[in-house]
Amino acid sequence: MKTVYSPLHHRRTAVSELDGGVLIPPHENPNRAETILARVKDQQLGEVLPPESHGLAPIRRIHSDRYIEFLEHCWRDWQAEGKPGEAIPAVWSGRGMRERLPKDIDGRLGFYSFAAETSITDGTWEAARAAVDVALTAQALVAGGERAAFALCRPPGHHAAEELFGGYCFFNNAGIAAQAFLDQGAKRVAILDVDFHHGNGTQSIFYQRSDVLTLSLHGDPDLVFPHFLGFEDETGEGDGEGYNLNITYPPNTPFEVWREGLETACQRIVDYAPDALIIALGVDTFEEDPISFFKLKSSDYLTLGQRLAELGLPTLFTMEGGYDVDAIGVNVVNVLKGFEG
Ligand code: OKP
Ligand code: MG
Ligand code: ZN
Repeated sequence: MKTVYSPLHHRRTAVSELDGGVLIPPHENPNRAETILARVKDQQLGEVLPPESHGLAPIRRIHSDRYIEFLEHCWRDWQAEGKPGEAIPAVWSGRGMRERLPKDIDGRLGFYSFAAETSITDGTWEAARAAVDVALTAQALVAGGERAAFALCRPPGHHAAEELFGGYCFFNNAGIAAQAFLDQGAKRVAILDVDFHHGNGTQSIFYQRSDVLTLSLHGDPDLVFPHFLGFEDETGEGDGEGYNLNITYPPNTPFEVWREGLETACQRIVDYAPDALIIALGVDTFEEDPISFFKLKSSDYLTLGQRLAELGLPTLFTMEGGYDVDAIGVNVVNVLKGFEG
């Protein structure tokens, strides 16, 4: 299968992630994409293509104009205030307070975010836009008849909601691609999120809609990020009732247990009969992942890819998390190789 990749991901090179009360070098760093790309080439997965520019219109189908405008100018506005470090949100509208958009940059950072680990810096906007173009270019390959394509997105997207960044995500690459399928004539699209973390942004964006089925397998949010969404009783609302599936797991979940939820999700996808499938592909389910607690092994990713191929659907893979950089290339390409059989 073809891979779409942009070197513009390097523009996202934050130096700080708030973790445990200190600023650490971000887990979500450029080496991740470079290691995956090297493995794609080494294993001769297929051609590597640059993205085509799709402009802002497909992003506006998912994210609000004011949020897009905020991301574009956040770093400029932060610098104009003479702040010494990277732009990090540190204040939010707590219970009982107003949900109104303030003028001040600290206020706007809080308004448009749900977590503080993700700093905004010079180049974040360019990299996040390039990741969308990567997703949309791979989406076009699948819409054009390719069985599957791999969007090597960085930064990732599944935590980003209509007007929220956080969890290393700014634009919801998979959600924007799903909307593109629909806008090109698809009737139904399924997004299956196999990243260790709940895809809260993807869930929120489509929560009241039945034309996108969202499914996520993840660590129990009672115990891990994003903490405030992703529980199994969240099944959708209004027209979307019944079109969101969350499957949560406890610490140390091995593949044998994880795959039972995968089976449930696959059955739900078959019943839904989508025109296209998007896999939000995180490999932070790996046993050595530094910020996660599942116990998947490298060989399990081959099995995962095989199972996804059995669904027999046009499939777009969009890259999400995975922070054991030494293994990320092997694990990601194992999914894709497993898919190809
Ligand atoms: C992004 B993606 C670790 C805290 C984790 C952020 C996790 C973001 C994950 N000390 N906070 O879903 O892989
Ligand atoms: Mg997930
Ligand atoms: Zn994750």
